Amino acid sequence: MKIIHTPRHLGHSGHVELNNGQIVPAFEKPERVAMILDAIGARGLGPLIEPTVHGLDPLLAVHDPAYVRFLAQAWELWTAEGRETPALPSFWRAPGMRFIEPDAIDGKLGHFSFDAGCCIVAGTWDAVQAGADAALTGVDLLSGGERAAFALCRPPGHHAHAGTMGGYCFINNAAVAAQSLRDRGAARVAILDVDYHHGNGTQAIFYERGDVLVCNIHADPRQEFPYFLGYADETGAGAGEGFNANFPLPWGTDYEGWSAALEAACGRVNAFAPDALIVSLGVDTYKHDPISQFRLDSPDYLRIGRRIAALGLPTLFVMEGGYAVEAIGVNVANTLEGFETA
Ligand code: SP5
Ligand code: ZN
Repeated sequence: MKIIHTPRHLGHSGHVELNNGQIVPAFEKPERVAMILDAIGARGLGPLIEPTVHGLDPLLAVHDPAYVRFLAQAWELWTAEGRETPALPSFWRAPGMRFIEPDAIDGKLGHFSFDAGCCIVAGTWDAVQAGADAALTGVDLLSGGERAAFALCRPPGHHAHAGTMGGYCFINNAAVAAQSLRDRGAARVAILDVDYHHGNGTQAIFYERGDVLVCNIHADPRQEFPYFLGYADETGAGAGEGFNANFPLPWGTDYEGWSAALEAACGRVNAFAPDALIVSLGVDTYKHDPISQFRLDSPDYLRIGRRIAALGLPTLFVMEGGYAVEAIGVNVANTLEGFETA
């Protein structure tokens, strides 16, 4: 399957995050992509292709204009105050405070974020746009009749809401791709999110819509980030009632427990009979992931790929999380190989 990649992701580097009460280099780092490319090459997967530029309109189809404007201007506004350090949000509102976009960049950073996981540096916005273009190029391939494609997006996207960044995510690449498929004539699109963390942004974007089914398999928000969304009783609202499915699982879940949830999620996808499937592919479910608590092992990803292939749908894989750099390549390549050899 074609793999869509550009070195422009390298602009998003040198950023930091808060972990265990300290500012540390972000776990979401450029080496992740290098390791995935190595494994894909060694496995003979591919070919690699460059994304084509799709502009801002497909991003604005799921994101708020003020938020996209903020992302485009943030680094310029931050550095205009004489700073060259990474821009990291650290002020947020509580319920009862005003929802007004401040003029000051430090206020904007809090207004448009829900954690300190989204650090902005000089090349962040270019990398983010390139990642969205990779997902949209994947949509082009599916629309052109390809059975599958892999958009090697970095930074990831599934935590980003219509107007909010968080969890390393700025633009929700999977949501942008799903909306683009709809706009190109797909009647129904399913999103299967297998990242360790709940895809809160993707859920929120489509929560009141019946044309995009969102299924999430993830660590229980009672125990794990993003903490404030991802419970099993979140089933959609309004026209979207019945079109959101969450499968929260406890810390320590191994492939046996995880694959039971996958089976249930695949049942939901089948029943929905979509025209296309988007897989939010995070491999932070891996047993040695440094920030996660599931116990999947590398061979398990071959089985995941095979099970997804058995859905028999045009499928776009979109890269999300996975922070065990030494194994991320093998785990992603196993998923894609499992899919292709099913
Ligand atoms: C795309 C994606 O996978 N984003 C994940 C963002 C997770 N950020 C918060 C992680 C909190 C981990 N807490 C670790 C505690 C270690 N003792
Ligand atoms: Zn994750």
